[in-house]
Amino acid sequence: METEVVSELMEHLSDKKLEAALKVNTTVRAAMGEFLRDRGFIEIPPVIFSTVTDPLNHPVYDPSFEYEGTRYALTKSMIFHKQIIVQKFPKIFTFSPNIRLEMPEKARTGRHLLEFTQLDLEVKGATREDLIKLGEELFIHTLEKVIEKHSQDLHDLGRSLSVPHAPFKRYKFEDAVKKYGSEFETILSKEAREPFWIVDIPLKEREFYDRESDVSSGILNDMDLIYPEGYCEALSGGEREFDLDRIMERIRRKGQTYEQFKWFLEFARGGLELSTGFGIGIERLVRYICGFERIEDVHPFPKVPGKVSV
Ligand code: ASN
Repeated sequence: METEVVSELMEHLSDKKLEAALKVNTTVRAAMGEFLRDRGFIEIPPVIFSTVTDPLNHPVYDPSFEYEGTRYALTKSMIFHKQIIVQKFPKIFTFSPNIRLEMPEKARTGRHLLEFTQLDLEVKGATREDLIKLGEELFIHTLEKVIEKHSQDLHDLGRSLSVPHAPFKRYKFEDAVKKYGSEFETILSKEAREPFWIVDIPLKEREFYDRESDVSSGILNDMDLIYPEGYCEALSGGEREFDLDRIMERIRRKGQTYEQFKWFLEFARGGLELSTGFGIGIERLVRYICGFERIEDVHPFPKVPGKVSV
């Protein structure tokens, strides 16, 4: 078993596809960092474990450990840390490693890894509209840099890519469900030639921390960016709930406990202001750019759901 896993890894590490993906990955990170630094963002170091992490809106195994009498979880996303630090530093980003121990059947999607990195950013006082614009500019800038630097690598991979045009098309979540059914994201992604947004996501589809619209009850001021050509979700984000009573009400309606989020609630009690942010998965972006079927091809040490990994 060990020998098999190791020889598979050795073969993977010598794969030309991986080499191209790692070169693209290097440019993607540099381009994104440069774009954000030029706009006054500061980079914060990632949080690997914490007393509080993202509850997510789908089931995963929950790794945690005790240290000196306190229980810590491995980071599923830095959502709460972003919301806390952005109160002091109004434009922040981080390349955040996340651990999400997904169920083995997620391996089928070709876009889930148990360990991945997202570029996670947050802006104080900004609205969803501001962040949609920022997301489009960031995406376009990154693709321009990759195409400029890696036209030969993309050609060798047989990948033809073009820079999309802003503003990207938008679909409201509920309109898309009515027209295409529950698999709307996959259907629309396969049909599309350019990335597009899904906006106005219903409350039950998302975690408690995103802000409910003041005009449409039960609808969140959220957005997802979806890749074309069937690559599905690229980015996910939204305006954050900052009102303590509304936060507590949302936790209660999710059937979650205040105990679980007591550290975050302590900060919220001190007063939070509106912020908006998003996270974009780096491995998924590199997979899309390279045109790979499977996400494990972009990572030197991929952790595929349900598989033994080195
Ligand atoms: N990073 C996402 C956001 O900013 C949250 C997540 O990864 N679950 O909304």
